[in-house]
Amino acid sequence: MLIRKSEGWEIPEREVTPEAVYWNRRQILQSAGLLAASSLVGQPKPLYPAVKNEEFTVPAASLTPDWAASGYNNFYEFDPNGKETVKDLVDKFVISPWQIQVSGLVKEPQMYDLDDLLKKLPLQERVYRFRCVERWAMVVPWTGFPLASLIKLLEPKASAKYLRFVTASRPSEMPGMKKAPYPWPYFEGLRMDEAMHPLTMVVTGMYGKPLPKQNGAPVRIVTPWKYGYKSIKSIVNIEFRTSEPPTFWNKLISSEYGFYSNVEPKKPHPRWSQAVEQMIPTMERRPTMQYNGYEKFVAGMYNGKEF
Ligand SMILES: Nc1nc2c(c(=O)[nH]1)N[C@H]1C(S)=C(S)[C@@H](COP(=O)(O)O)O[C@H]1N2
Ligand SMILES: [Mo]
Repeated sequence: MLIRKSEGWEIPEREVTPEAVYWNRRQILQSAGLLAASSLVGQPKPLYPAVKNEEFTVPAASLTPDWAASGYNNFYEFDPNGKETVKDLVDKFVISPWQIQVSGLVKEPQMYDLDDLLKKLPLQERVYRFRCVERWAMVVPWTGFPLASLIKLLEPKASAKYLRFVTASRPSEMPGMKKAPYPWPYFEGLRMDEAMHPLTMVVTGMYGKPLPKQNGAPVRIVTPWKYGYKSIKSIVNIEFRTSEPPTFWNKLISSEYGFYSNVEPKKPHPRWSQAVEQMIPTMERRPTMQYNGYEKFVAGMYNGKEF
């Protein structure tokens, strides 16, 4: 079996668990991987749980519990005023079938069925840290694939320099949309090199299961070195374009939420410090990490001013 050398993507949280526990778990996972490969030949492969990417794992004890990550959410389309309430407001939201409009500067702009795309893009599981601009943070095993794989499949034109993403807009299914006069639908964007960065994931699941609706089912983005609001949920449109796209939070309060929104402990939010984060559900305080711990991998994309 090929044992991949760690590239350093792993969250250095082996410190919080005794080394022996950590290495035992790795051995168990590796032998489980061997079993999975040798059996089930010729069976249709279920999507979940997906293969664990060994470059992005942590000891189970340092993961945020599933109930906390799926019970404490920011999803303003359902509730602009609450986090624990979101999960109870998603029942009416229809997530299957799901189509994504690909538009702008690509070989063939067209509507794609998510299920068809998933047949071409194998899923994997990766554990990432996640940091909301409001300071709460978590460690989550996401299932999905690199956005770069989708971008390559779509064949953007050389003139495409940015991507714009748009969330579904269905006020009859999303009760929060009527509660606040926000510039719906939610929209976000990435520069092409950020979108192509191997850390940027298209996510369809977490904790080895399909994504709960409150976490952005059936498909969202996760950019772990940026504040959480860049990780747009329930995407229905991806546009390839030449100019920097406007973003929802920047449009609402441009002095507080820039386009890049990279995690930077030394740059306070105008209304609070960003030096410390609090892990849900315990609210244990930890120092915020530069680029949320992904500095080594992403700092080279920036000149130090993009925050
Ligand atoms: N469409 C949409 N996407 C969104 C949001 C939102 O309100 N609407 N909230 C963002 C914010 S502020 C955060 S912190 C994360 C929260 O993701 P989670 O609920 O899965 O933890 O989703 C982001 N994506
Ligand atoms: Mo957030």
